[in-house]
Amino acid sequence: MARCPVRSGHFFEKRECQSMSKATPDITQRVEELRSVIDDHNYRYYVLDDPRIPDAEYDRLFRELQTLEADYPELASDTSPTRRVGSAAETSFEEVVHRLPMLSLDNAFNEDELREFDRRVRDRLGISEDVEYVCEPKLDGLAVSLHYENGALTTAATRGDGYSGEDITANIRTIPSVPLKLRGEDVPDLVEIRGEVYMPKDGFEQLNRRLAERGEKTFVNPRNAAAGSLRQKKSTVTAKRPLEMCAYSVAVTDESLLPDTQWDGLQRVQSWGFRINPEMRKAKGVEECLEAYSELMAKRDTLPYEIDGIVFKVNRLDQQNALGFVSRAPRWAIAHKFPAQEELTVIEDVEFQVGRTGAVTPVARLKPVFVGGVTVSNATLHNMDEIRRLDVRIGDTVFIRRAGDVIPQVVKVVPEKRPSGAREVELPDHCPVCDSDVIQIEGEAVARCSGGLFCPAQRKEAIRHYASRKALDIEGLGDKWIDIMVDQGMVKTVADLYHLTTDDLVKLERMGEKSAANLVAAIDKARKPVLWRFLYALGIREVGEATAKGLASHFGTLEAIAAADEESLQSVPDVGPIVAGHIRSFFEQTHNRETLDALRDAGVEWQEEQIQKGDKPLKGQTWVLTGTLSGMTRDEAKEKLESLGAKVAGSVSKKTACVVAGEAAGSKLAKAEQLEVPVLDEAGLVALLHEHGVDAG
Ligand code: JCF
Repeated sequence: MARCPVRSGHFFEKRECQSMSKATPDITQRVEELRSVIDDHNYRYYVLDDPRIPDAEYDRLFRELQTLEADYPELASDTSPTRRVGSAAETSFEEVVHRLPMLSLDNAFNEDELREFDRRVRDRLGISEDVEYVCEPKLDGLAVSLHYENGALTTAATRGDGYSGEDITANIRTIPSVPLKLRGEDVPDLVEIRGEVYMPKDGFEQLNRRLAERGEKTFVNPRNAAAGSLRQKKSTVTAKRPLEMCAYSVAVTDESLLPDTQWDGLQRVQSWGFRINPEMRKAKGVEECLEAYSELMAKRDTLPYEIDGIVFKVNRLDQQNALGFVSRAPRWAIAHKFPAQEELTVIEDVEFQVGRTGAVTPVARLKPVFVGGVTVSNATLHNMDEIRRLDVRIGDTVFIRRAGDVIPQVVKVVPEKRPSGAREVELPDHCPVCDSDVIQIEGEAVARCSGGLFCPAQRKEAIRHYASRKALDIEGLGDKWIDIMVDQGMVKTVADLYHLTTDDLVKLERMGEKSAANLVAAIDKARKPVLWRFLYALGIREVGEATAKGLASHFGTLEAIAAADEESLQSVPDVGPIVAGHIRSFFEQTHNRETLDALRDAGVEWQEEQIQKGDKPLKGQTWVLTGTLSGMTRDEAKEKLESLGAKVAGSVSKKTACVVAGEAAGSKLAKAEQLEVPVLDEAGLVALLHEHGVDAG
């Protein structure tokens, strides 16, 4: 048996001598106490987003309760927090007739339609002043209805056709943010809560990764994943799916038991133990609704879940009642939709591109389609495995998805729309750029051009990478010029850049004297890079910024890195056998050694780096930067913090050591305050950097 948690020590002793005996009042009391404490922690965690104990402590409490419940079966309770693991029995999804129909929402697709909605509301109410609305994100999930009797969850149903749905109680019970028992003293005997079950974006990504690893079918989007998870016959499967629920409405038999606005009603629902949307706000009049729309739209990509619009509801319930319903939608609510993040289009062709490392990547050429706010005409298909997984053919109609800044993805083929002439995609035998053989290594998804730096595509990419912002940051050396210079044979390797003269450059079409001089000056500025940047700029496979920094500070000179064997390379953090192998083979290739010699001859001097001995002051800490700094860019601040050993992450969690909040810091700062993570302002950051001898600009 695992070591007994200290807190429960004496219960274990009792159990050993009185095993399977009746629970004593002590034990009954402890079980009740544990349930209540765990419910409280769940509430803080899932509803308030404000956990108060470390996960390990929570786990100990939870295990103690599980052990006691196993030993004293007579204490079992359906509302115990341990009862969320689901059951392997198959559910049959019986029909449930909704006591009150589950309404849908009318949509407004633009500003005018929203203004008309507001005008209709005021006309019907016979008022000219501004109406107060509650605004909340419209979650992209599935509507559910939950019934509670005397505070305990009795049935949960899907929306179905609005009049009757399916009984999904067993599955709903596994969702941690759905209370099995309502909290508080003011719970009416009968309550119906409606809300949306959804899958947060990160949970969706993880689930799809897990499914793909097991060779199972992945889900197209978080909504389908949520739907698929709720439709599982075995609730043990649903229990493993990262679902959440957010409440948006409440009904009780006796309305006098509820506050008289939508807003206050939902606050009450929250106090009973439900998650309500933290972005919810009030708006007075349609102009403020439009503001709420723009603000939410700007935040859309940073929210941890997908939304497809914003819902506006008249706040006062007496006004809602006066407005009533038309057919199946309330007259007091409307959904103002955001641009869709998924659209259908046709794959007109599939071409292959060659990247810096020679990876031959299939790219779908699409019939242009407006999705996620931009017109998309290309989408990567990643590799041949992906093409097989999706079963994509040229001519197919596909779902294109573009959410946030993520590159557009082909997520699904519509098989019914496949034309008879649809062509299969074939990996070319020869590089489309240099005609060298394309090789596909067993067990690797990517195919590669074997031409190395003889391949102009790889040469161009190598130069592009060398000049990129995080590498040597050569301003003015854009893709267009690199293409021309390589195509005309002016530049074969990065070393050739340093020999370019203004006279050479002005010969290029549309290159003026001034741009030519600026470019020569920018290249000249890139003659004395710090070691890690230079190393990163070389474009060794899988040597990113962080690895380059690690190598530079461990070895101090390029010569030492070039001479290191695989074993000593692996003493650098994040360098495993594969990366070590890439580094070795880079330095073993003659043309790379020649390029390095040529760079040296061209006067490029990479700076030696201080070899880091002992621990850096911020080693092991994760920092987060947010808002605008006045004295440095965020990238500069990141670099400086990293030089002190910190990792810089994009989001705040309990594990964040410190948040640096610049001007106009937003949700990350709020999150830090909520989680009680220390916060530094810019002056504090500058002071800290000075203290550790880092130049703070
Ligand atoms: O988040 C949602 N998808 C959502 C759907 C939010 C709401 O407040 C809703 C809804 C569907 C119907 N309210 C109604 C009345």
